[in-house]
Amino acid sequence: MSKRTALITGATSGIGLSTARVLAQNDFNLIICGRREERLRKLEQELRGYCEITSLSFDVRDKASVEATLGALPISWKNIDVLINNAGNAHGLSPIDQGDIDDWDAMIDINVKGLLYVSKAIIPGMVDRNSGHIVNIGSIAGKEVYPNGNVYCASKHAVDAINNGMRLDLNRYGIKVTAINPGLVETEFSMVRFKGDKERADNTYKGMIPLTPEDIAETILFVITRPAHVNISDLIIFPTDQASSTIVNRS
Ligand code: NDP
Ligand code: 8X3
Repeated sequence: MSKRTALITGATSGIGLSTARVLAQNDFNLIICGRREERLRKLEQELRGYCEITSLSFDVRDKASVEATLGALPISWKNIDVLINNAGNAHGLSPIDQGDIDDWDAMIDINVKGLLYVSKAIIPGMVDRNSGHIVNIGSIAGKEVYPNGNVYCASKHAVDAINNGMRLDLNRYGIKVTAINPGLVETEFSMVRFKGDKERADNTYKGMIPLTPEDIAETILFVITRPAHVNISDLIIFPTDQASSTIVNRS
């Protein structure tokens, strides 16, 4: 059987980067995306021995750029079997009365609107072919709201709703839709959230064992390699040390 093609947003770091590595070694060709071109080029070189790979650099917030870049994919890359909507981050962790409006814009624009722009560009091909799989990376923050998480939680609740809406609307085309909702995963996520404050970022995982990005990548591989009649629709994955957004067993 020929290899399937997966497009991964946010492949320059964390969960997306690990997913690219795992899929490359498990019979997928890859379109890797992100803003940091140098990292994309390096990853392309690293994985070229395992699969066909190409990279696209764009900001998911930029609607025109998303449309132009994905619209210009050569015919050989047009058939995207698996879309992994992973690009996203938290920006800030503040009570709602002290939140920064630019942080709110970033989270809504990237986590929600960016996911929609990319999906809008890819879904028509899946509909035409009556097949495909969309994996949306949500979060436990899309299932619960925690103190100071306000707008990030809102953005991930939106991803949860969009995931469910996609599954309903694309059902008639045989397109699978899955949400993967992790708890604490150690990536660049907390460095971004705390704007480079390493101490605050490190404290997020202090005294507990977080998930690794590989844990999520392996889960994504499992989900997208089930038989054609099986769709895993919605998963929450916690580290063993975590029971909810606010209950974490720290030594
Ligand atoms: P990282 O910060 O390590 O990776 C984020 C990725 O998103 C990077 O590759 C980054 O690429 C990309 N990205 C961010 N903003 C944009 C943008 N405007 N345009 C294009 N790409 C962008 O974090 P994670 O790997 O942890 O996060 C991946 C996903 O997992 C996110 O959706 C996050 O919300 C979710 N998640 C993370 C958890 C965690 O604890 N880490 C838990 C639950 C969910 P670049 O900067 O090169 O553009
Ligand atoms: C990332 C996990 O708990 O920081 O989505 O929101 S959390």
